[in-house]
Amino acid sequence: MKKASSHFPRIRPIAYEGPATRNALAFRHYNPDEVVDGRTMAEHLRFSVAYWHAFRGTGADPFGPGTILRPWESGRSALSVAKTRMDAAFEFFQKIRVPFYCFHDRDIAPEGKTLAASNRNLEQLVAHAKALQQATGVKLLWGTANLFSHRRYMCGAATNPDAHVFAYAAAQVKQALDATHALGGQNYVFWGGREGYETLLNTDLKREQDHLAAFLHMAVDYARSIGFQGQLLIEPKPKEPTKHQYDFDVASGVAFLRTYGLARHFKFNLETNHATLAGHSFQHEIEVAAAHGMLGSIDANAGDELLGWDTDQFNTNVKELALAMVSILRAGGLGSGGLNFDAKLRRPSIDPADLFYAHLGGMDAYALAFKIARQIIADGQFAGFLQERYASYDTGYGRAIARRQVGFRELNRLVLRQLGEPRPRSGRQEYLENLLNRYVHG
Ligand code: XLS
Ligand code: NI
Ligand code: NI
Repeated sequence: MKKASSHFPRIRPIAYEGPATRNALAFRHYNPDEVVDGRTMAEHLRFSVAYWHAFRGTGADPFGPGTILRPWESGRSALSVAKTRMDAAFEFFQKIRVPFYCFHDRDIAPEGKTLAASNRNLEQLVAHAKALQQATGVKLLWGTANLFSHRRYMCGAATNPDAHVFAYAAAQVKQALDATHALGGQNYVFWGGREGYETLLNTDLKREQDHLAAFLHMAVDYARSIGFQGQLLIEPKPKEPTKHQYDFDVASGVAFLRTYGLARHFKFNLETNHATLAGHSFQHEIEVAAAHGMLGSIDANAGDELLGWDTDQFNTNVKELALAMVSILRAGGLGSGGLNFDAKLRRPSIDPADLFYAHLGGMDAYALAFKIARQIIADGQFAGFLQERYASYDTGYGRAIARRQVGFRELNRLVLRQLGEPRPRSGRQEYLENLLNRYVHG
């Protein structure tokens, strides 16, 4: 490989300088090498860059084309541009100090005229990525297939009314699984952006869900057949681009996976902005996934409270992230998952430096949230409050209820003869909110 000159010549690798620094291109909280509980911060947080936003995002919106112009986006052929772009990407991964990245097949390699041509392009870029991974030590957190941009997928991929499209999507995912496997990907993600409907007038909902389940079973079988050990992940989202997406949120995803015998093969990749689009908090979705032992990975971003779509912003809301980190740490962490910045620059943020400010801000916010969450857990005040709040289920008839050892007849007798009227206790919400602020703001 010829050594390319720098694509970010003015930016040095981002260093940790501590909370007091005035340098806007330094970490204030994220110290990748700091050891916490026997593991480095880098190992705890497992940050990842999303190739599609960082290196394919142009700032285009429905009202105008891209504003973000990168010097490496021109060249002899789509393939040579794809390779130079990937060189730039890996230079960025190194300078921003992320250990991981994620991609869709079509992010890294151009679509060809036929599936065979697309596959050949992908193979070339996978070889290029392999060399860059080896040279830099950056790893693949997950791969996925883009089954939503091309017009063939306008009515869905696995839920398309035409079996021909289903077959094409299967062939594409086969190749994307091969690519992810070849690059040592630690997970593989399914986000069904077009797996849903615009109107029930033209949709057989039950049949489409059956087909989606068939598709995922085929994916499980194929992944196993090639020896792929990574975790398979479903990424729920309620809507956008489709009016109604079948894996609306974690709860409906769990019901779907259980119904079709898929639950043991999948976990969830949770995205902050998808949670809020579904009318939930980020922490809610984490708690639901954790309750089912299915917390897999995080697409780290944020929505805008005033806008009703997936704005995919970098999250600097430390309070929201501290609550999320408490739930993640209590659940035992993310395992093979990580914190992937599925987040994009605003349309006017056109400088290469903005890519750095955005990511380092997100990393610092998560690092600070991680430290706050560890403090909250170590102090045990919230946990103590919860334990006390539910203590009546720890002994006596409460324990018998939890263990399902009593029924309505016994409880009826107990209340009439012995317990009488319950004495309500305060939920203490305001007290707890104040306590939380003490951790977040000191
Ligand atoms: C879109 C999704 C998408 C997935 C990967 O809203 O978040 O980016 O993460 O297909
Ligand atoms: Ni996502
Ligand atoms: Ni999203």
